[in-house]
Amino acid sequence: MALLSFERKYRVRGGTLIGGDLFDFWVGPFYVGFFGVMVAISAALGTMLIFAAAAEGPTLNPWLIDIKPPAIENGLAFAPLSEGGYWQVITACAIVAFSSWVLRQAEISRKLGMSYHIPIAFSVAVFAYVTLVVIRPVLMGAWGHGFPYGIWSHLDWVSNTGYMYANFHYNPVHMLAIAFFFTNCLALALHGGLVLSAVNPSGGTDVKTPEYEDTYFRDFIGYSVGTLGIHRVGLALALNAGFWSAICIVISGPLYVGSWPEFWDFWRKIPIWEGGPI
Ligand code: UQ2
Repeated sequence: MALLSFERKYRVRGGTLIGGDLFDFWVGPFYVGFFGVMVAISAALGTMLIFAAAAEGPTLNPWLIDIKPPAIENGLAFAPLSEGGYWQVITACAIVAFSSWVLRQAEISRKLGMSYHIPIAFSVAVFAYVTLVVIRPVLMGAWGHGFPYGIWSHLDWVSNTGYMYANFHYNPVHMLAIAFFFTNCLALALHGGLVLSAVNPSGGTDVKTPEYEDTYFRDFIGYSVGTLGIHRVGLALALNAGFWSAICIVISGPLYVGSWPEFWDFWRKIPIWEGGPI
C-alpha cells in the first residue's frame, strides 16, 4: 500500500486513552493526543527549570552545571528551590514527561492496532530512572540519595555511590545486568551483520532471502533462532539489561549495606567446607 493511502487509512479518530477527540490530531508528521500536550508542557517546564536552577550559579559551563538534590538532612520533605527544590520539581516534571511519553506511545499503538511492545520497553527505561530518583531515595529516607543533574556531577555520583559499597563490580545483580548489556551487544552485532550481509551484498550480486540467513547460522553453529526469534531475543536482552540495572542499585542501601566484595564471604561459610583449607 502506498504511503499516502496508508496514512489515509490509519490517520483516523480513535484509540485515545483519555480526552476523546479533543487532542486527537497531528501536527505535521507528529501525533499529538492528550499525552502529547502533557509531554510538551512538562518537558518545556522541566527544561526551563533546569535553566533557572543553572542561572543561580556558580557556573554556566555546560559541563559543570550541577543541580543538586536536597541535603540528606532534609529527609523526604519539600526543600526551598535553591536548596534542592529545583531538583525536586525538575524530577517531577521529568516523571510526568516520561510517563506521558509512554502513554502517547500506547495511544499510537492502539490507533495502528499494534501490540504494546514499544511502550512496555520504554517503561523499563523509565522504571530505571524512577528507581534512581524516587524508589531508592524513598526507601533510604532522603531525596538527597537521588543523583544530581549535571554532566560531570552525575559521573561523580556514580563513582562515589559505587565506592560506598567498596567495589560495585562485586554486586551479583550488577554482574547480571552487565552480562545482559554485553549479550545485547553481541546479539545486535550478529543481527546487524547478518541482515546487512544478506541485503547489501557486493555490487552486481543478488540480495539474499531469509533462507540464506537461517542457513548461514545452521552452517555456522547448527542453529538459527529465526528472523522473528532474533527480535524476541534482542528485546528480552535489552529489557533485562535495564531491569537488572535498576534492581542492582535499589538493593544497594535498602537491602544490603557494606561491601559487595564481602558479600561473597557467604561462600566460604557454607557448612560442607567451612573450616576446611580454604
Ligand atoms: C538468526 C536469524 C536472524 C539473526 C540472527 C540469527 C535467520 C535475521 C543474529 C542468529 C542468532 C542466534 C543463533 C541467537 C543468538 C542468541 C544470543 C543470546 C546472542 O538465526 O534468523 O535473523 O539476525
